[in-house]
Amino acid sequence: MRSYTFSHAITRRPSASIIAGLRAVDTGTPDLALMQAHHADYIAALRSTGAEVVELAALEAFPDSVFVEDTALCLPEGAVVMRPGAPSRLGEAAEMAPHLQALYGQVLRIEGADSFIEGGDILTTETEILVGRSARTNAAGVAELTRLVADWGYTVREVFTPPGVLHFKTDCSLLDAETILSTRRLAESGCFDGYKVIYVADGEEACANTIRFNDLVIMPAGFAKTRVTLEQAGYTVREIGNSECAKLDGGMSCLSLRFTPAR
Ligand code: CIR
Repeated sequence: MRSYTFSHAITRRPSASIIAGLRAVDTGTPDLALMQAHHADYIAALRSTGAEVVELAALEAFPDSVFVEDTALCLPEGAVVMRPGAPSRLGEAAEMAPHLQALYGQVLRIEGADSFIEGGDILTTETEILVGRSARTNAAGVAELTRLVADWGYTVREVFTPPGVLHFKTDCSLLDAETILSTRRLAESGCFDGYKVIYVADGEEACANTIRFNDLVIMPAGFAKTRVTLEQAGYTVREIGNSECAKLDGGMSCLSLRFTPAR
């Protein structure tokens, strides 16, 4: 199952500049030491599934660079380097490109001057790639990605991230080939018709950004009702502290690029 079985992940250590990271609402300054501890737990969880996890050095010039997911889309056939819509994050994509080049035969790039797209808006399922337009991802970015991945046989479906929500995957996650974890506000748009949807518990919307990584569902700590729902549905759940990344609107998917490169 190429959409949730992975041999590799790339992560980047949080930098001291994380205190200047972007956020929609200021709920306090992230504590670097605590974030580093959570980050180490996250990497250990990925590694516990047998995956090879690359840990890149912190980039002080880019406060949000711990959120590597936004810099690329990784598919078995190749990687596509994104063009983040947040001006302070544009340079992060170029920093990631050589690391993808080292692992992949083919690395493509979103290049259009008017094209903007961030990995957090992309949900790859077993059968299609959903891309949510958002404040960070525009129609030109979606169109350019659609053209690039068509050569590898992928279909892109443009959907919409709810207003006020940072990324499409802030509100949903893939659990398996048929199943999506979602908030009600997102699923009610009809974007998951044809999939089985498990809803996060009311009041626990902040745990919709979870990842299926090999045999684990890795979710932010502290969302007991949704955890029980996932366990009752048969998933093996691992909780990771996310209090500091949450202050910057980040969650479990944002912290890694997950892939199996076909060499
Ligand atoms: C940002 O606003 O870009 C960062 N503070 C958070 C990015 C989270 N990334 C993600 O959801 N993929």
